[in-house]
Amino acid sequence: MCLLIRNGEIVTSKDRYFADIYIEDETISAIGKHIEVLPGTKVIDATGKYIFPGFIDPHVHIHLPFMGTFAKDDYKTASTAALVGGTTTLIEMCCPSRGEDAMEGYNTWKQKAAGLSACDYAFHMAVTRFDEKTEAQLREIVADGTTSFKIFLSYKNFFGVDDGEMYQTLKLARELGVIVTAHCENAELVSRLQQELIAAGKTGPEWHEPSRPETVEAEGTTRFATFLETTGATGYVVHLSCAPALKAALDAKARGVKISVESVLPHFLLDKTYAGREGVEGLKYVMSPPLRDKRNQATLWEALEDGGIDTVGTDHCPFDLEQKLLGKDNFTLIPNGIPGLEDRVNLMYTYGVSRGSLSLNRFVDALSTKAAKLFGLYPRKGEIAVGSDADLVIYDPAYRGNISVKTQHMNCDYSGFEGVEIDGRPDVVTVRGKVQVRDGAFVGEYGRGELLRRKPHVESSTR
Ligand code: DUC
Ligand code: ZN
Ligand code: ZN
Ligand code: ZN
Repeated sequence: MCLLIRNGEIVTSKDRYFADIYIEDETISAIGKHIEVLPGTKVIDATGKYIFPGFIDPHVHIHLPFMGTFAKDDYKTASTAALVGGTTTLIEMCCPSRGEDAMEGYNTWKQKAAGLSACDYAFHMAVTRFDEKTEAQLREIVADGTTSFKIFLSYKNFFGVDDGEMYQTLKLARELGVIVTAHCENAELVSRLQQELIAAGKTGPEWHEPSRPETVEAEGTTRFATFLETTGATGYVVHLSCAPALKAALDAKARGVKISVESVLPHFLLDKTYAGREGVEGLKYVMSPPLRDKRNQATLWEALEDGGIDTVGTDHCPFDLEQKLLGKDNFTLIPNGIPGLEDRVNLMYTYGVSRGSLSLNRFVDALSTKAAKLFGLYPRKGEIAVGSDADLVIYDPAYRGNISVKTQHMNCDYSGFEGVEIDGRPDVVTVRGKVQVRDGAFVGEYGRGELLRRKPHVESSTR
């Protein structure tokens, strides 16, 4: 099958130009002006549209047993949402709990995706315990092509590792050339502050943020950086939410620590006042690290443009209102998470590129290319070049619409962005040369998505 995309404006992390793209089977085979149409070639006219490399969401939860319940998506709903929203590759956190066998967990997560995903996917393997058996299993998992780890400094007794285990994980990662992603919050401080607030009768969702203040995240980030510095391992801070944590990461980077920074969609657009809304409204906005004081948003946007923040993910984690209500009388029992997989590209485009000051190239870099480079997918993914996978987003910047639970594909009965305007959307999305979205609607095939096996590959941030 051959496909020709004509008359679009190609935008990559570095360039911007008009050219046609010729696709043979799964990859891009030519880029140029006025490519000849051979018989049997399907033609897509992209006049007035941007052509972006398929977007990559480096931080997604799909199968997630957490806080006594399960996140709501499966690979069918999640990959549909991803593609309609322009994301052609997602990296899911494979998160067996501390009590679970790592290899059994890894196989469970793989089975949930196999034969069902409409987009390509990979895993970050959570290390939630470190012992001899786990270490041997981690070596096998890396050999299987899952070449990034995840650690939690919070969620003590469930996902969390202690400092000794963090040290051992980083040493192994260094040896294997694996990048370690980390949720950076001080577990002990969170637990003490939660207990004190609840004992004082401060039980509503507006107390979630004060139970995990900015200092707690800054401490976690500083400690992670210190351990990276000591071991020489390469790290990636996930879902960074506030200025003090950013400073901790950038100070470390400035002294040569191999550390990169991700922030996630909710932190750019929402703030802690949302969790203070009445009734169930407030519960929707509980995630960790929590939504912050609004003053942090300017810092995040500025760091995104200048590269201090490397990537934008979502921490997509859908819980229905019924599940959120489990914590209506005690904020520590509210399942943490906000859905966003479908909305990341459109919202970052709208409030970054269209109405803000995010350059188009940095937008592509932060939402696609940089993640491909950090996680061993480049130049197969994250690039528009001859030989790269034909994962393309033909984006219509003239589209106008609003986000709503009524039209979303994510399996969640609310949207944290209900009613919010968007200035553009993907018109056509291809996954390895196959059209999976047309006219903004999913027309794809489930099972088309592949587990991406990655080489050990570590690239430190370029800042
Ligand atoms: N934070 C969330 O909000 N949800 C999932 C896990 C996490 O760290
Ligand atoms: Zn996390
Ligand atoms: Zn997460
Ligand atoms: Zn169309």
